[in-house]
Amino acid sequence: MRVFYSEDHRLRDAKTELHGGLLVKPFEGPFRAEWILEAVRKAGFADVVAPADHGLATALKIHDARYLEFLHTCWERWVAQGFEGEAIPTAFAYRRSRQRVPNHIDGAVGYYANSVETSISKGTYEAALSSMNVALSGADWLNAGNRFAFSLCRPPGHHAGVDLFGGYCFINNAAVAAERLLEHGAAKVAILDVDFHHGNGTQDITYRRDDIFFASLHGDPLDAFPYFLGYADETGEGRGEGCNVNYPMPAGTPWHVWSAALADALARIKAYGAEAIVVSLGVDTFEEDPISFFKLKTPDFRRMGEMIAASGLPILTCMEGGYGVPQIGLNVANVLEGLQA
Ligand code: SP5
Ligand code: ZN
Repeated sequence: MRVFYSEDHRLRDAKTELHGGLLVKPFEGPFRAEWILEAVRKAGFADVVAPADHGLATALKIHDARYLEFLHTCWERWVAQGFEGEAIPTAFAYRRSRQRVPNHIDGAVGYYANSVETSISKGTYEAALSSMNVALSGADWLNAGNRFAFSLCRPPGHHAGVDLFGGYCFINNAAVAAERLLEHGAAKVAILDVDFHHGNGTQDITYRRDDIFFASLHGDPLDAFPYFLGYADETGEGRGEGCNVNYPMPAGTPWHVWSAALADALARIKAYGAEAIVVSLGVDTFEEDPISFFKLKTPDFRRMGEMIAASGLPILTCMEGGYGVPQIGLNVANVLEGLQA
């Protein structure tokens, strides 16, 4: 398994996250990728490669062009306004309001935000682009005929929608990578999202499409972020009807329950006829994760990898969430070992 990793992830190093009414040190920081890389290397995955620059052509098939331009210029516009903290919006495009992009940067940030714990900070766009390139390089490794790649993406991507950022995400790495597999000739691919949080951005992007099947296992949105999407009755729309499946689960969910949902998701992906799987891998399902409420244990992550590999399909694993404790590294390494077992 080749590992793709860019040191440019460090350019995303926000000072503030809005949490419980306070601006705290973000849960999503550079130390995460460092813990994961160290554990993955220690587990014997020595083939670690920097990504190629892929430009924006594939990203523009997933994201709105004005949104990408907003991400590109947000920080300089925010600073030019004289604001001293990181970019966090104060007003939003809400129910029955107009859906227009304001000229003022404070309004533009509100327009493009789906949640506001995530501040936009200096270097965020550059890091998000490097993370996308890590995912695209993994997709090209599969396109070259290899069965497995691990894209150590940071910042994560699955909460980023067509024209929305939030949940620590800016560019939807997994969706851009899936698009790359389709560009190379795959007719149908699946995105399997095992992060604790619903992949609302990925669902936003794929909901009306029949060439990407989306399955997500996550904390019930009635009780967990992102709250407003991820319910079981969201099955896709138009051409995409039947190509979306959500598995919301309650607090305390252990492996034996979680893995039954995974088995069902894999059966659905097989019935759909996917030619490859992009795994949105969050290890925030771990029992010690500070912001989540599932009860997976370290050995369970190896079983997770084994179950996914039993699909027989080529698998690109893109890093999403997983917080707080250094064991996130071992949990990721266990998934990769399970995949190759
Ligand atoms: C990629 C990813 O995992 N993003 C997650 C973003 C979650 N942001 C909001 C976190 C709010 C957590 N509140 C739970 C408090 C539990 N004590
Ligand atoms: Zn998550």
